Amino acid sequence: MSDRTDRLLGVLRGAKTRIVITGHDAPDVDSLLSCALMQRFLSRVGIDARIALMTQADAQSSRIAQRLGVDVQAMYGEIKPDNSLILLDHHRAQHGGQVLACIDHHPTDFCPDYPHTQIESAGACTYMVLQLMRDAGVAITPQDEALAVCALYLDTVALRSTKISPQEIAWAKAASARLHLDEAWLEREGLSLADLTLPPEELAMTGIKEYVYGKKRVYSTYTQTDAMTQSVLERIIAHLKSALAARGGDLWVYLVHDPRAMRTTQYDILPDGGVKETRYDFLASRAKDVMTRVEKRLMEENRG
Ligand SMILES: [Mn+2]
Repeated sequence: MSDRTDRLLGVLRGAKTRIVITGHDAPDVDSLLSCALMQRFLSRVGIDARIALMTQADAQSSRIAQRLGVDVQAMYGEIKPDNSLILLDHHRAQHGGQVLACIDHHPTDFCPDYPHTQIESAGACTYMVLQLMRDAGVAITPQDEALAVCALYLDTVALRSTKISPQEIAWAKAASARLHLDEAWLEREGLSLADLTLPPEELAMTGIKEYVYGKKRVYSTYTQTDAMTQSVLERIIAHLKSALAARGGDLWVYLVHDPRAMRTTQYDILPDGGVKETRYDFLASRAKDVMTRVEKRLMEENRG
């Protein structure tokens, strides 16, 4: 076992209160599966932990997790102020509790200082947990590996995002073949092209995340499509302007990912109604390419 895994387990064994595993709000597939896999890992090393998610996963994420044998309904629960928390797939606690450890793949220049902090670039947080299991030498079942494969496809636009490494792509493809997973299904779910006939208010809110950078509060959503039109885009942006005002945020970062053209467009929506457009000539990762830059800029504004 590496020093790092040893330290993580040492920190958890020293917990004075109930250990609770949690993912970020509006849990996506990677958040659900990384929590499930972390709980399995800990149970195999004799550490008892419960999962608590305080907000509902969307229909697609729940459906995918259920298909992989993960009981999503059992994951909802309360986080109490005295719980010892393990944060998965995010690194700033959203509901109180005492953070003991965090395992995350959202890069930041402003790393939190928990007893155990592991923030790395990786295609999926679930894959980081699988590596911890390998490192600890615990038994790994085909179903555990399937969770990591699926999270990689779903969190990286079917292995296309810049945040996934060539090694992870190679592993995901090989493991999916070895485990006889339905690759066409993984591909389709990973691309998850939006249905543009849905109401713009609904399209506007996919993948919502809230970020707190010092005193600034930022919201972000995205749409995956190869068929965005000017009129749909205008209606989405109009909706986001009022959503930003209603929530009193400082910025709304809305992304349009076109996985077929391999391009992303970023719209920064400001409280004064201004919209700034940035184009990427590649499929940008929200965590790696977009939010790291937004965070840096806003942290500088905080200081200034
Ligand atoms: Mn993730």
